Amino acid sequence: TPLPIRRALISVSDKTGIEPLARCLADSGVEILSTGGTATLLQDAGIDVVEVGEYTGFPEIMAGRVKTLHPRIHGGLLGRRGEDEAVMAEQSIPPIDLLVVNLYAFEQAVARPDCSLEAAIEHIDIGGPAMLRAAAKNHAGVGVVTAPAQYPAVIEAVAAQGGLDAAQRYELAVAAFNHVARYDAAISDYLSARDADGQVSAFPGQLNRHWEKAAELRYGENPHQPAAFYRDPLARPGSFADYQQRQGKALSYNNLADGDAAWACVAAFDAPACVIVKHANPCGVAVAAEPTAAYEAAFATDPTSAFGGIIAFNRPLDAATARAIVERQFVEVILAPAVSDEALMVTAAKTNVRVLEVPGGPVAASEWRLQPVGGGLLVQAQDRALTAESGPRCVTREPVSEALAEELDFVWRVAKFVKSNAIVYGREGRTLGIGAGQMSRVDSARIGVSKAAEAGLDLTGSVLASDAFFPFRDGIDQAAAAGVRAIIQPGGSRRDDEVIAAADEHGIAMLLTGMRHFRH
Ligand code: 93A
Repeated sequence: TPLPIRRALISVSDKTGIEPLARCLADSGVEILSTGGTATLLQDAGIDVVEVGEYTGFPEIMAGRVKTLHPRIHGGLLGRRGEDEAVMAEQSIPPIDLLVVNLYAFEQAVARPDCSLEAAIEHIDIGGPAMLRAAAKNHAGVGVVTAPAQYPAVIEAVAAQGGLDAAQRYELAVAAFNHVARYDAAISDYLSARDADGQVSAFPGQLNRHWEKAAELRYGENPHQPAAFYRDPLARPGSFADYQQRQGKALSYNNLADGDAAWACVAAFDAPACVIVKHANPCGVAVAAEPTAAYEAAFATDPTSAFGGIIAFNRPLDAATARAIVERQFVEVILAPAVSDEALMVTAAKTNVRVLEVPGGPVAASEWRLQPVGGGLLVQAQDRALTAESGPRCVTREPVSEALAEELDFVWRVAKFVKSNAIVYGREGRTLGIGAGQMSRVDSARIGVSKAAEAGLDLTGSVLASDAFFPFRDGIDQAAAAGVRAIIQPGGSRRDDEVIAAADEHGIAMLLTGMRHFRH
């Protein structure tokens, strides 16, 4: 049975939707208490409210730092119903049965690049969390509302049954503790990443980042592993986690993991690009004048592996490209910054195909890359840079023309997103053979060659990227035998001289980037 609401306290920073909620309460005969800005807004809307200062007999002081921190408020929220009535009557503390609070917008404030440490500190809400904790602790007798999205259900419950039932109060209390936990985590992360002068260190003394469950998944990497997807509430717009599903079956764990890999890779290109991913590795990448041509070239790299792949674009998906895909292959997921209605009409013929739109993307992942290890978490900056600041440097007798440098830049970008050891063969903005995830570099080089042969692609005149240096000359000899004419790699091996000599022997041009791109 729902508990009747006699008195409600409303104090909100985000004032969205507060007026209809307050009006519904007022119409049901609830006495409304409210703080400065909220009280003014409600009074201007013609709703009767009692100012908290008037209610406690103690004015708001210190520019609002102390407004609700009073026993008449906290006693009203915390008093045990059916137990504390005597002391409440003695101290003249009426019960407060409903609390509507959302906190000072700390996260938004610190997201602004010019936010000073002092400004951030002024956004730390004290009274709000205290009331939320009090009401949530006492959910046996009190309802606690923390988000505009909850208002409609509250309005409905008040209108239909005069109050909230126990299950609703419990659910709202959990949401309130989550609201406070996320808030405190944001403050703690912000402050522990800075010193007293506001100087930022890259990695805070502790990591509290609050993740929000975005989806229950059918299972994890394998059917016997339960799984869910959590979202970083501070993710940059256009990040993979912002995806909106336009059609298709529910996304699986592997769809999400591979979709993220494809999204990160396609974000590395400015020209229209297509990336096809299988088991977290690109199996075909191409840039072209328009998306259809990019898709066709990416597919041609390895049609066998592309079967059941994840296909990402950095341009809107049009009908022609959608048709080229669904007529040619079985595809699990198609990802693009936008999907035209015509394209959706094409994909609708294959109802299982998941079509995802990520507005504002592609944007590379958040600033950190996290990897759990037994009992801990490895945290590193994302691998954003491409080459050493001085840029790639030609070390061979054979020079590198501007056109060739562009071809090398393409395979180098792809290699960053291939699991180590990574070897990528390509030509004119398309991959021809990819060797991924081998324990020995020369094996990856060999696999790339046999992949190209399998797909009927000729490596004569191709270019090659290696994510890390060649430890021996054998990789260069093999590249020469395959027909490679130019190589891009970090350099830095003890045997660089031997490796460069081998390139000179074969008439191969070579750029050293001075930067390695392992990816595990
Ligand atoms: O400065 S506070 O920490 N001191 C308080 O006593 C207090 N009570 C409520 N901030 C306090 N609040 C917060 O004020 C609420 O959490 C809410 O975010 C905000 C609403 O203020 P107003 O109604 O003046 O816009």
